[in-house]
Amino acid sequence: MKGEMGAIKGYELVVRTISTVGNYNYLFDYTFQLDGTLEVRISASGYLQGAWWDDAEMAYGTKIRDTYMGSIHDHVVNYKFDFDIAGTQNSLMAVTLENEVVQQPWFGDDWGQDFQQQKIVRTMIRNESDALLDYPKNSEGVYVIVNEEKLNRWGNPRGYAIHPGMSVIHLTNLNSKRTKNNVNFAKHHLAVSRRKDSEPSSSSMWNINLPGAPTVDFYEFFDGESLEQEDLTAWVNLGMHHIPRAEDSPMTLTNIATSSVLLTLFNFNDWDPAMESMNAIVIDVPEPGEAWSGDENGVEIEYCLPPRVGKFNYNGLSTFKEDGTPAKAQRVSEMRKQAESYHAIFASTEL
Ligand SMILES: [Cu+2]
Repeated sequence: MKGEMGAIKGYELVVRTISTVGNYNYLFDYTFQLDGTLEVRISASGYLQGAWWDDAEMAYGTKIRDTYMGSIHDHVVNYKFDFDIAGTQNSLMAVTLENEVVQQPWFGDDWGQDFQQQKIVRTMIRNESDALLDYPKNSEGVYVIVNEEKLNRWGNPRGYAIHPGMSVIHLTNLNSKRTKNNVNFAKHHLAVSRRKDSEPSSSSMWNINLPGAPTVDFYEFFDGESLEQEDLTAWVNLGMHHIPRAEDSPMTLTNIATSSVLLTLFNFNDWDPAMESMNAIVIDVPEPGEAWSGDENGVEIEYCLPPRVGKFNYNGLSTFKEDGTPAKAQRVSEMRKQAESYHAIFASTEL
């Protein structure tokens, strides 16, 4: 109405877990937004992958301390998304922007009648063998998992798009002997295959030792099967090309050591479902100089702030047995020996 403005207060639910892997700490975030968008993000912190500095190593890293080099490396983390869009029967659509030349006769001879304009091209990718994919250059397009038999009110197949967020990458080096077949999952931005119980993961813990004939060869998943109205799995890479800098010392910073993808509605609904939110507020525009007033529709905004954290205190390490019950406290050196015992046994077996 005249003199009114409206807004909907946005909320995000972030579920975070952190894993310590060797020298790194990885932060895994899953963010749920009001409009149905899911953001999946991974960030890296912890001690930078490093080595002894030598001037001859200039091309392979950056000197970040008197004797220390941050070594160049790639992080590529593969996520498996088991999409079920309005049912388990789904297809893969590539939406791209292209240019076409049309005739516009009202242009004079000095300009000519050819006129270039953009258009949307929607292509169904019907075969697994065509579904090892990279994101379009200049973001001129998007990949969408759709259900061709379930349409929204406007006749579009209901779908969810896989939108690149920050730092969506694949491996830099595609021809190394160390990465021959064992990290094929890391050689494209994303891939879509039929969902199978016999293909639970894109790699295995043994792959690193078997570059030529790995336990799991990701490319074997892509063997010409149909992607037309089938149960689909999308394999999506997050990560970063870690070009070390002095500011990665002492700790890698998560402001740029972060990577994300958004799974966002693409004609899944008939309009933005956030409009159904109860958080709407209508604001009356006052006469100049008068107070603003607003109607929150009787919905009090609730805040779920955690209680204030008390003063810092530290009671030492807590340790637990395998069944989760508290165990006798150990020194850090003992815990480390225990954690690494697996590797020690493995090494002695190889000998
Ligand atoms: Cu790194």
